[in-house]
Amino acid sequence: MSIPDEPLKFLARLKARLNRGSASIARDLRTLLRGRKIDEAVLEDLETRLLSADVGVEATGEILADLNRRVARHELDDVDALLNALRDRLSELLAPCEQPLLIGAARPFVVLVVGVNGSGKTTSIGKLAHELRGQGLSVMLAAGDTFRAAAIEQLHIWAERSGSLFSAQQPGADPGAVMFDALKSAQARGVDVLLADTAGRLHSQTHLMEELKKVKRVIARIMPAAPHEVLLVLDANQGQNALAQAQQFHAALGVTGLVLTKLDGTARGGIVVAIARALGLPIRFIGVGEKLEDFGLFDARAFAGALVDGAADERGGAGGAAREARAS
Ligand SMILES: Nc1nc2c(ncn2[C@@H]2O[C@H](COP(=O)(O)OP(=O)(O)OP(=O)(O)O)[C@@H](O)[C@H]2O)c(=O)[nH]1
Ligand SMILES: [Mg+2]
Repeated sequence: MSIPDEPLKFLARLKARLNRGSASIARDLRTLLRGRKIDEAVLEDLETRLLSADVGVEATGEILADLNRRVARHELDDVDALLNALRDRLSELLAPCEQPLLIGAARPFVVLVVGVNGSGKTTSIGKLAHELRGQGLSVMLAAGDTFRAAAIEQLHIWAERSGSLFSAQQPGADPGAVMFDALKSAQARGVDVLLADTAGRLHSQTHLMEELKKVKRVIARIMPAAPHEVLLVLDANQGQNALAQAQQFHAALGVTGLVLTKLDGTARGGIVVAIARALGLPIRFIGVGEKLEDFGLFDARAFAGALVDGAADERGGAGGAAREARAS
């Protein structure tokens, strides 16, 4: 991701994988609109398409209101003009969320990683550790998920692979105590970034959300400005439920950044627009697969383009996904 030609490759993977679960908005629209002029009926079809892509009622309503005005003024007379306007509107909605994670001056810079079970927290920590190590920063991973022995081992493997320090206790240990020790140790060793893993939990499990708040308090007691980032990892496949998770984790913990994973699966990428519209939180990274290189920065314009066009070329021909499958 930091290597100069990496963003382009990452963008190609995003395009190839984003709409795997369904055809791209553009391909659907071109098929639907062949030979039709842009009128109210066409806009109604577009509305249905956006809703089924998980863009959500509010964002879809805003987009349609804008497009309707422009159609009435005869600014959008053909499919290409309509698709261009759609891409622009989506890009504007996403733009406020394009805010990369900047490692500030605090040492260690503490990142607390939270989310529901299986959303991709530990994997994202591993990928992020790798990226930060590549920037020459020293990193420590803290095994705050003491729920399962396997979770500690999984993080340990990522620490070794990325050349990060590792701080853990026995399975069943108190996550607050793990964080206390890890942070003290990171301070003593002058570590640049401390990435803290936590056990997955449902936003509705009150006692587990209280446990996370306590972990956050323990960190702040040692270092008042920490955690410097509360990173919520969301599985995009969860659709509108991911939005509900984000709202509740944010209310409980004050989330400062998001990671959206599994955009390569059957996820309908429109959920990213719904989340952006509802929360406006920085989207720090997106995940489009399980490998290290499948993790990258969020680029609003590129994402809007990938969402509308997918891997299809401008004429809706053979997609890049097929090309990529043949190439690998
Ligand atoms: N396809 C795909 N798989 C992913 C992505 N990110 C993570 N995964 C996979 O999702 C599964 C769960 O990832 P973990 O990182 O273990 O998730 P977690 O949130 O730590 O899970 P718990 O600790 O059990 O709550 C693993 O098989 C990962 O390889 C992604 O962007 N795309
Ligand atoms: Mg985990």
